[in-house]
Amino acid sequence: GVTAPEVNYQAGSSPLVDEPMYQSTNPKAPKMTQAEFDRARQIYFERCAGCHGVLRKGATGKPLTPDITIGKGTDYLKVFITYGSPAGMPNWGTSGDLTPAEVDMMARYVQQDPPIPPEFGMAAMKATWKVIVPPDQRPKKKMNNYNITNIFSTTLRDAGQIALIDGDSKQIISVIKTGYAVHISRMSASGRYLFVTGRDAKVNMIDLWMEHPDTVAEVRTGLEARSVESSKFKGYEDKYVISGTYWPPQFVIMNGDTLEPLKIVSTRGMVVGTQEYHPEPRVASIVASHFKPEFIVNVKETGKTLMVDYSDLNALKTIEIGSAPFLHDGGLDSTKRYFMVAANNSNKISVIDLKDDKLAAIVDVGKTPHPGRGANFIHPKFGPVWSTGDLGDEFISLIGTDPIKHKQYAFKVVETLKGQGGGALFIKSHPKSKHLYSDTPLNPDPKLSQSVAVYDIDNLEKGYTVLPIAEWADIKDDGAKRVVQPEFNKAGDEVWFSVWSAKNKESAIVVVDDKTLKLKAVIKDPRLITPTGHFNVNNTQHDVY
Ligand code: DHE
Repeated sequence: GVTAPEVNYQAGSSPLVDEPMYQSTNPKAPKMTQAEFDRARQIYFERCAGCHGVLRKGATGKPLTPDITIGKGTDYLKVFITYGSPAGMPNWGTSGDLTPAEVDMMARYVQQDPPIPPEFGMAAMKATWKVIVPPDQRPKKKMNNYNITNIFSTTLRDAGQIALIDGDSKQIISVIKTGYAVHISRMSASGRYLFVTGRDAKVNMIDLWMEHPDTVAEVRTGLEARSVESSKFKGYEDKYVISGTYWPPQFVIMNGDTLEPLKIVSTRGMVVGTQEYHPEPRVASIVASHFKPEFIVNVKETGKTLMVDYSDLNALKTIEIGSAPFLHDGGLDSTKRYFMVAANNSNKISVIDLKDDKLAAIVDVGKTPHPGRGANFIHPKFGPVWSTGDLGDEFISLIGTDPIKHKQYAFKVVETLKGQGGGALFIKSHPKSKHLYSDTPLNPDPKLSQSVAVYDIDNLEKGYTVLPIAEWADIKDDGAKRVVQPEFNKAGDEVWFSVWSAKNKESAIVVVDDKTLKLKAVIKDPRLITPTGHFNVNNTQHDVY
């Protein structure tokens, strides 16, 4: 059968695959040779850890600790791994991904005690920390002729690089080496520094004022990560940077000039609701508040949002708001007062009030919501709304976000749009645009994964127009060609999409004219290897989406 988009999304390889790990053997578990154990551990971190967790305590996937697995036994586990389950476990055997011998090995492996990756504290971070250009040797003003507010930082996922692309000329300014399998880019409040995190938790700080923008500082904050953000409250612009890690489960606040790690906080603790201990609550999205000197840190497995007050790092105050598991991605509403975060396993959006530091609402949406940062626009009937698509179904939920002038609609799903299909990851609009764009890169049907749906905001009842983005890219190579992540330019009159092919195949960036919905430009270059996310400097700096 076809594996659900949710599972494909999470079954990616973890950088922990290469880490040495402490291993104990469980005398009650079936025998394995050291070579089998090492190979099985590698397969586990390549395919299984994303859903079942590093310590196999379970997340989207079931817990797989020896107290459970030994009771099931090797034969039962082999059937499960071979055929999968309707609950979302892929059919690793019948799909041909694992050989019968590998299935047998994995069934024995998950009955052993989980090997534990090392911790990563201050000494480890300091050992990786490099200031390449110290603050006093950096330019005092912008030294290049680029319109840096309209630069795009494009993730070149499998190359471990980002491309800086001039949004005006569509030329690649430079390709900069970053961490392994880069995940996101974020901007400092001033618009000068770009921060990029790799999955291997390497953070690069890039100075856009240099004649040739490049890395001025770097550090590793852990062994696996997905998020980075910079302080944005008045008086604290460019002062701190925060990195959130999957392993170890923690976040670190760093000096905004040099990336010197200053304060590390563990996120291990109790799960909301059950109040049972979780040893591995991964840090997902982080956003900087515009209302207070706070970072909003979303912890996946515990279902908690931490509002971390950075005004005094020695007397760190944190407000903990429990909502629902597993908190993943999200974005601000148009006033920046509310943070809307997907509790993806609960099919909910939690609304966090950044002014009053409280939970404003929990909103039921479709199956496995995945907003990216979501999209804000003015609905002709319901006023300001924020929207999300779903990985698990074809719907888009519009949620009212104005408790003052549109109180009756606030934090309710006011309208549900039908999209192209499941497997949606990102949705986008812009204050200057009359359109809402939704991608479906993880839909199993190539027609849908290679195109996007566009809605006319003033005529939502008309349904969507399909833009055949991958076709427009005119890529001769065969293969996936997933169309991913709409992102506007600064002016809000162009939308950029990645056409994400395999590492050894041609990829492209397609630019669409937002007014006419016609093709405006195709950017192709041998250096554009596996482009996925792209981040416009102005829109990222000011949280415009
Ligand atoms: Fe992402 C954002 C985690 C797979 C592209 N991704 C995020 C965020 C998290 C996250 C926690 C929010 C960061 C923030 O806002 O601070 N992503 C994960 C995973 O754990 C997961 C499921 C599997 C994995 O092993 O990484 C995963 N993500 C993917 C992909 O397969 C994508 C499509 C391609 C890629 O580059 O790996 C992908 N994720 C993105 C992008 C963003 C993102 C482009 C930023 C969206 C934005 O608009 O800010």
